[in-house]
Amino acid sequence: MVKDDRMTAMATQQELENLRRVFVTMDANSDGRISERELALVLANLEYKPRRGEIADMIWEVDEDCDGHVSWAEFELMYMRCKADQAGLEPRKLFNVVEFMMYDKDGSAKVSFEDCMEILYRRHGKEALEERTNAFFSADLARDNEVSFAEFQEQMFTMALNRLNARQSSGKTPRAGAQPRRRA
Ligand SMILES: [Ca+2]
Ligand SMILES: [Ca+2]
Ligand SMILES: [Ca+2]
Repeated sequence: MVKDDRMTAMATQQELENLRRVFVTMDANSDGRISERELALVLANLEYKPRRGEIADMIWEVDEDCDGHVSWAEFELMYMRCKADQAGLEPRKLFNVVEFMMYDKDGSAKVSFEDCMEILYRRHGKEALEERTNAFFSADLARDNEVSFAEFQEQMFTMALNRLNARQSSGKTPRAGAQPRRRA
């Protein structure tokens, strides 16, 4: 399978189905939108303890129609934006949760080799599979062959820092005053 760079920024049908699976999981009462309460349950399941106001923040960052909930349209838009975002300026709190849940196919709150193999194969192709798998499991600091959400977040944070450093050393610093996208 030849990897097409133009395709990596876009979601394939399978990726969309996986995204939909995560949305349906998060929407515990199946009313088509994710509430603060539902997101709190998801985070508790991932053993993540949000700071005061953090859950409201995660929703507010992507809540285009300001109804205090995340609809499927808002969820999908958030995912596409973050995938396409090279500069790292999009808010990524909810995205990181969603990415983790997409990897965690069996919903065990830990990502095993079996969980992430298919998604890494689809995204990076056969040739890069071993390298990408090793890179993914470099997050496994506890060495239990599973990646927890805390480990995953730590890795996302390091990657964001690396991107920033790479940009600075290449001289391509963001314009002065560039801030992550937030509504006033
Ligand atoms: Ca709901
Ligand atoms: Ca909304
Ligand atoms: Ca799992």
